[in-house]
Amino acid sequence: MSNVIVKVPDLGGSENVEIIEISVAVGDRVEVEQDLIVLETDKATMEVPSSHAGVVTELLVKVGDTVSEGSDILALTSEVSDEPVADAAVDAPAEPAAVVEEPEVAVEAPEAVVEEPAAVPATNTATPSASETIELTVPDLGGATDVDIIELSVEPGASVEAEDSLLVLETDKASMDVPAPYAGTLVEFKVAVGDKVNEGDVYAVLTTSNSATTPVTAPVSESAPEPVPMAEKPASAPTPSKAEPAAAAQGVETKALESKAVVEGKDVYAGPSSRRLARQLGVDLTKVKGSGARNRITKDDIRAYVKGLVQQAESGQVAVMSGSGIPAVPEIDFSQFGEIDLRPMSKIKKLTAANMSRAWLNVPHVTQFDEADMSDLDAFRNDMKAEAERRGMKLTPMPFLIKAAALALRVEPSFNVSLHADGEHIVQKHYVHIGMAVDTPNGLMVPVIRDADQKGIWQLAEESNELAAKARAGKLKPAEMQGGCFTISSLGAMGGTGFTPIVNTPEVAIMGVSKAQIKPIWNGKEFEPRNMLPLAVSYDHRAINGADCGRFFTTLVAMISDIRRLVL
Ligand code: CAO
Repeated sequence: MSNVIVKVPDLGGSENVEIIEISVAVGDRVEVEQDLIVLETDKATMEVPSSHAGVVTELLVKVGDTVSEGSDILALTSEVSDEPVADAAVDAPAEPAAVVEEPEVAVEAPEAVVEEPAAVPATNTATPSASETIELTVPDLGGATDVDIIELSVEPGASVEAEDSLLVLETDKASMDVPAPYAGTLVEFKVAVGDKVNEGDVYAVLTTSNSATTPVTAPVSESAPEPVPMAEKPASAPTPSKAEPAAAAQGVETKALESKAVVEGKDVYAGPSSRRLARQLGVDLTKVKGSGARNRITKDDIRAYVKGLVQQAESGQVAVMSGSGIPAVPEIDFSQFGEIDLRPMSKIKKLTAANMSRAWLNVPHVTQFDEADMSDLDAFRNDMKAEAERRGMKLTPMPFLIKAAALALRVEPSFNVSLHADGEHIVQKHYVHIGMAVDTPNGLMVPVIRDADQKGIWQLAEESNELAAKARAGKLKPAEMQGGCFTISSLGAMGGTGFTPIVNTPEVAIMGVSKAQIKPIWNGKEFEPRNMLPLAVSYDHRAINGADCGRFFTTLVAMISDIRRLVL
């Protein structure tokens, strides 16, 4: 074991380069070649890998610091047996346990991204004076071989300007674009995405335009053009002159992970390793929100994105499961607006959320509204209150509504159905079980009163009281929440003039009850104060037609308005 200070390697001449990301923390165990920090110049981002395996004991830099070759990055306790990064051996001391290491940036930087005309020297080394059709060959890739093509940047037939990117290549460590050496028309590609290429491979055919004059990079000599590093050459960069050819090319040998210009052109900003991870996981980077500097997408962002998708899928969110293409709600960092804290959702709330999303997305909802005159019901209920107390129960409108709904389902059986999963059948039920939504500290629960059509008001009052109490105490058994045919959701005690409840699938209809109010109702001779109960029935329009609902609702309202009908 020895202590090692990992230092910034040769940055190809760049100095005071900003650290935009620190990929490890104190206590982390890092492997050889594992990324430690990400640097960014105004043209390129670079990931600096570790020269040793070991445990990080101290970070000597922070995000926003600027560093140059030789700056300390971090201290780690290294295992002697670890070798420094193979690629970096050039500048590394012979003894890997040395306190100071200077690995090269583990970047397989292309020496060139500009067409290097090995295959067609006559056309590529000389400036075309008139329109010519030339084969474009893969330039010097800095020693990298079998490099993946990850993108063809233009369509055959497209006009391109000199320096327009034609291809994007990617090695383990670097992505690089290959720009057109001349303006012209791209006749065809000789390669496809996924192909592997090497220096000198023909990848496209280009017909140069008459106006094509100077190739993207000025040649070092007449016969050997010197390419320019992609990462150091934004589209607007001046073309190096003959007198200064090496200046633009020098940095290539030691750096250039990724051109910001390339990434921005794809509307994402991510390093090669992030892009590689995204490809491995099949993640569309345009959908990932970057948390790094200037919204750079980190590997953690990709992992968080995938984790989010998996969690949504596991919680049954249909949008993800069915690939319905519903755009995700963008994630927002609410702490930017003020103080927040994160509280875990209860299991019931998560389940309700999944059930509601499923119902909302699957069921074509229609909601109809009506009012029932519950003046007589209320008068009767008040008359019975004393007896209810003697029976040890509370008599609210709820048991009357349950009874009325159960009988209306009997009268209008088109409401007492479910859609069969095969999409070919309707399941007609010959029993009537009514669900009752109960607001509990843990979330919404729906206990079910069985055979409600066959029970009297006292029994329904007793059962609804008991089930509501059990729900609030978290003591409902699964069987007590199953088998419902129709649900009643009452917000009557709380207020509101109406709401549109969501069908509690696999049921096909639900009734929302709002707060009764005394209203002036015309009785044919005069306005009379009546206690009017606002009701809403939402139904699944796949199973129920508006006319069915009209009949069902009229029956239901008639039963609530004249409770004598409940005993018929
Ligand atoms: N209009 C006016 N008053 C009403 C009313 C209405 N529609 N419904 C109930 N009330 C009155 C009751 O009569 C009672 O008053 P009294 O004691 O003076 O008689 C008072 O409001 C409280 O009733 P309650 O809420 O205790 O009892 P309930 O039987 O009406 O309701 C239950 C029981 C379990 C349905 C209810 O407590 C509940 O949890 N509701 C929430 C349902 C819910 O959250 N739905 C989800 C909506 S959308 O997701």
